[in-house]
Amino acid sequence: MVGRDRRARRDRANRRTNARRPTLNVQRSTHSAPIALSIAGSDSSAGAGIQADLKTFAALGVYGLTAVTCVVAEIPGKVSRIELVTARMIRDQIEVLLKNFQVGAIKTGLLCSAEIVSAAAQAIEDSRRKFGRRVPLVIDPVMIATSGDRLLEPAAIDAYKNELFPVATLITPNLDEAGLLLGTRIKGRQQMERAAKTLANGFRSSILLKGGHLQGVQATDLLFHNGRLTEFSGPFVRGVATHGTGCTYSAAITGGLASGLSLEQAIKRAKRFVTNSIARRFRWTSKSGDVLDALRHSC
Ligand code: PXL
Repeated sequence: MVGRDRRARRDRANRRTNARRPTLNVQRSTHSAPIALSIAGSDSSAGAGIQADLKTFAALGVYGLTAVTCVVAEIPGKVSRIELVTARMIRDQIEVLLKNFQVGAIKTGLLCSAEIVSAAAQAIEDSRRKFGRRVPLVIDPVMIATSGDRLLEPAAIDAYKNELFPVATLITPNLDEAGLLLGTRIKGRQQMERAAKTLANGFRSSILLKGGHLQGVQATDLLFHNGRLTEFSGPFVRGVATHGTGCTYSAAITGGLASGLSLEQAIKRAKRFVTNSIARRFRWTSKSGDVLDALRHSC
């Protein structure tokens, strides 16, 4: 009887103390989120690059980490200057993040030079070896900006082929990038199918070939994965400058993989995300009177 009274008193005291105490343990679980890492460049106008990736991750409930590869001074449609981060600094950013965070998926965006492509590939491979875990890797092989400005030095294409593609889960070229990788021009649906298969077999990775540049009524992309072609279509949104669409698409896929979606589910949701982000775009007039569009990164 005495023991029971004492226990009841102790329980009441504990409840009072716990009510005053910040509930750290409870908060840790409700405040966690899937984590994705973007290895990419900074776009000063924030529609593409790591800025687009972070906005996309946030909209999808994913915590985004970044390893910055270069800084681009630009507005949509005009790149003024690109400055590269050192390969050592890029490796260090990736290493410290993969060592300490439970990263669920990684994407690469603008890598600029052969040296940076190698640095990213090495850091990812080193961490796979050290921690024995193969984190899914999405590669957006950014080569040319929507404005037509060249963003990747030509020598870097071989580094992609020899070092980064071999560790990829998914590569997401648009028609121009696939054309540069294959040394050909891709103009129609049949050529798209052939190109997706050739790239997938050549680089032993799944390929998402983005057909938006064909500009039909639908923007249609082809996934070649596990020996099968799957089509992903959304309405082609006309009259909007689409700076950052590729970054946003690959970031949304990466966010999906980090959240545990299958590749097909992640692409399906990402396609919807990009279509909505274009359709709901922001629009301003620049000081010189030009139209300035930016994606509204939202579900
Ligand atoms: O949209 C391609 C792209 C990717 N990454 C960065 C960019 C651009 C286009 O300008 O600046 C940093």
